[in-house]
Amino acid sequence: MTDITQEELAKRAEVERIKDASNYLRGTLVKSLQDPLTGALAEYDTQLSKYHGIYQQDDRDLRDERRRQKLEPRYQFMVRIRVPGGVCTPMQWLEVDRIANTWCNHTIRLTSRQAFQLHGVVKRNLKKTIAEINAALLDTIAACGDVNRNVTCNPNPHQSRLHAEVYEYACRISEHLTPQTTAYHEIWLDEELLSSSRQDEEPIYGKHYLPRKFKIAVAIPPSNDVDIFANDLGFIAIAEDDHLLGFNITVGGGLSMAHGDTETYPRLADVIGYCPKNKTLQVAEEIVKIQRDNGDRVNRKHARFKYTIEDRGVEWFKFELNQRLGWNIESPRPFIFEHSGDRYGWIEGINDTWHCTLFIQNGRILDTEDLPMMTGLREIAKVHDGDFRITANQNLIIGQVGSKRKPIIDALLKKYRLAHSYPHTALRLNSMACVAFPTCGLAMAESERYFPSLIDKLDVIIKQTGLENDPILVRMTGCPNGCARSVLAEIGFVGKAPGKYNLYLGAGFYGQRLNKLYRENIGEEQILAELTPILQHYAREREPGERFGDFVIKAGYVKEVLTGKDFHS
Ligand code: SRM
Ligand code: SF4
Repeated sequence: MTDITQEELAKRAEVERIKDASNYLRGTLVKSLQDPLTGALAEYDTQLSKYHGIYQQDDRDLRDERRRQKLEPRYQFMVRIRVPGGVCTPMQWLEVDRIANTWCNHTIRLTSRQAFQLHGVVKRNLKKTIAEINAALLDTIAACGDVNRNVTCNPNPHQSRLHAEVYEYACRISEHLTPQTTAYHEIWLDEELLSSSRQDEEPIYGKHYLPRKFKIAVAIPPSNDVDIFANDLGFIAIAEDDHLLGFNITVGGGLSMAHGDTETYPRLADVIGYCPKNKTLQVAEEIVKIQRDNGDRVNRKHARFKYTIEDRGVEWFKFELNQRLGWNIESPRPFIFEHSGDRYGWIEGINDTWHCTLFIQNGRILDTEDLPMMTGLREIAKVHDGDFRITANQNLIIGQVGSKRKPIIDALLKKYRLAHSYPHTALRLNSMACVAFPTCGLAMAESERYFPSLIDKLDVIIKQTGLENDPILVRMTGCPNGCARSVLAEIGFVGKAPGKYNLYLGAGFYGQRLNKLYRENIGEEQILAELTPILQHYAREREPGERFGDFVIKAGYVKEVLTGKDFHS
């Protein structure tokens, strides 16, 4: 890590200069929060608030009307709560629920990276919200920004012993890479941590943090529900007799692209080697530092680690890593992934415990007349003494339920109709949509609010063709940033404009292959017209066990995507 000159800094992206001048992520956030004349933060601070887990948004449903009325946009904030590995206690659940119903829009959003998101916080309530989250022993630091984000880890309740050991590593990686600045505690928790004689230090990141966001996942084969190959850095658990030995290391995954811009593309991570478990933190730290020192800080569209790897090559990277480690990573160990979805319903664990996975459509927890889900989960949290586990597919596991308490939880699941949430088609159970409108400032088309109704229509075809029990990964995002990992779906929809989507086909069922553009800029009618014959064809002619994504390639609907650079070709 070297200091740079003002001349060099001037050539870098604007966000780099903001970081440089921010005094370790403080900026003028305190002043911005106190300004009563606007519901917004100063523009400069909107970049810095992300590192504190806070995004400034405005209600896009109201944008035009407010503009007509010459009012400022309806500013509000999204708060992302970091939950390493997705595991939280019933007390924490109750607190998140209370905060959501006190300061936010009465919903909780489970994210595709096992975190909580709360929407609709107004500026004057932001500080209280963050303070209450911290009082519940949760935090929002580094949930966003150019740092390592929430570390994901598959919940695997049926592999409880191994999971406990692997989960511990996910938490340790997360802690090791958490920014050290005391700005978060000063700004949000009024803690005077830094004596005037001491300077903040970021031993891993330095004052410019990383060139771009950085994501880490930990997977336990045979489940790839964290979609490990979509991550900048991944650790695949290698175990013997249910005990962890170490991890295969994956580098250079990332899914975002811009429509029609072939310089940007999704890329799946490469498996580069193996490290014993006691070296995990050292490996994670050195890999982050390689990206810190080599990532593109001029062009943010080219700043993710995937481009560093793609441009310089995996061999360069391995050499650089071994040099920095002072020892050589080993060859990768054999592993097999079989699926990337969740398994619903009750599963027996070890030590007389049970775990129940609930399908939460697109991760949105709220009460509706038909399904009082938020109330039901609150009532469960009041009597539950195990844990809650958010899955990377936006679903929820009620974990570690003792066999004596199982009938009580079961009765509550039935009372609040939560148990009814899993007799769906396998298509719906394997669906995922990003947030998009009305909160996401980058959305080009609806996603979460529209997708369930599209699935209703696809379900008709699925039932007609007898495919209701065949899992097919289907995902929608409102733009090509890919937050619900739509380019890893066997049927993927990526928003282009209101009501219009690009249709992608042919990703691998266990996250091992990207999909390919099949039709561009189509609306619902054409989506159904295009997919009906393909699903009929699949139902009629597939081989036993053949996955939809593999079939559409074999049948010639799309070409197989072998590398990220092939994605647009
Ligand atoms: Fe994401 C930005 C939501 C997972 C790639 N993502 C956003 C923002 C914050 C929009 C913004 O920058 O203003 C979205 C907030 C919407 C809202 O109103 O809540 C947003 N991303 C989400 C979540 C909530 C989607 C969901 O429906 O669950 C996920 C939160 C994860 C978490 O808890 O940390 C989420 N985002 C992802 C994933 C999937 C993953 O990581 O497994 C991806 C693709 C993988 C990747 O990173 O390559 C993803 N989000 C992006 C990008 C593109 C990054 C890039 O490389 O260019 C952006 C835009 C950006 O960073 O400039 C983005
Ligand atoms: Fe927003 Fe696009 Fe991410 Fe969807 S994919 S949440 S529209 S940034």
